[in-house]
Amino acid sequence: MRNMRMPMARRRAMAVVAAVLLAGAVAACGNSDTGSGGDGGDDGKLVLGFSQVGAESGWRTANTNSIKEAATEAGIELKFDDAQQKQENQIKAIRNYIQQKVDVIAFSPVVESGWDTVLKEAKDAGIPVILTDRAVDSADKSLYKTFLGSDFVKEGRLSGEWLVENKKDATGDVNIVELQGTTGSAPANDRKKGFAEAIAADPKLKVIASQSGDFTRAGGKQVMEQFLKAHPKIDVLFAHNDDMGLGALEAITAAGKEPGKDITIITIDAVKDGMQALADGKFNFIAECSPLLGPQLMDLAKKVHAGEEVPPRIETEETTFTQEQAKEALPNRKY
Ligand code: GZL
Repeated sequence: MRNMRMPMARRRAMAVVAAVLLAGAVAACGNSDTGSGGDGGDDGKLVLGFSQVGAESGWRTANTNSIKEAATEAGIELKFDDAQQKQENQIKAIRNYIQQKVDVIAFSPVVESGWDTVLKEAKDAGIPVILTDRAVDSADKSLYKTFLGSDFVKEGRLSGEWLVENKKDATGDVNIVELQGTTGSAPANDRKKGFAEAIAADPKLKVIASQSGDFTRAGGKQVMEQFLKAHPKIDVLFAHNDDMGLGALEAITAAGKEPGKDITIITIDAVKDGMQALADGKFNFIAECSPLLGPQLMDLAKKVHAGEEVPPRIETEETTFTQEQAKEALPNRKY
């Protein structure tokens, strides 16, 4: 029987071809073009892409600091973008993170609506998304892994409940003006809702004007000036954050009225400048909203990257402050 064995040289050539083909197949499986998300930074670090609302308030500054410090502490490579309060900038940043194949994307949505398309792009790219601080109104809850932040309705409700208790003996109507946060944002929508539900308990309490000051001091001052010109009798200001309340202080003083006495002032956040105004008697009540989300965010990023289950919603611990409580708490405030 003729020797049917293949010549040695030919066998070697076939082995080389097989090895090359096998190596190519292995390389293709590891290619993240298959939508398997990121594969970590060059040094193996988890890469987190974060889109921040902007730098509109003391709360936002404290929130940004918390996120940056926590990323360093956690050994996470943070890619950070400031959207200057524009949704289109946040969408652009999220698309950049998808292109860069980061491991996890997190963001604080400046407004509640308009996120489904870009969140679907992240999902199709296999990159998990974490919402921090503010929520989105997407019906499809699979578009993000979890929400980490506050219960804004509760913050508004606590503010209203304090006012009901403190104005229960008032005679005649109590005229309230409201400085809303950024139009369309979850904190503005929910704080307004919670406050309105609470003050419905007392028909004397009437919101006579309500307008957005966009969470900034300048916005608060400008809108409060308009309120003061349009309404001779204002008894209460409810501001959705300290910064708008602090801006309003300038307008109230310029109008010859005493903040904290002629006009009762309720705000939300409890950043240092707001707590100082409360301790000084210019504000009357603050509902806290904690910006210190950094450490929890980093822990969640590691968990979702590892494919671990996380709760769909994680709420931060918060409290409220009166003038006396602010005096006691100020020395130990972290932000
Ligand atoms: C609330 C946050 C709000 C703060 C404002 O979690 O989104 O945005 O209350 C900030 O101070 O601008």
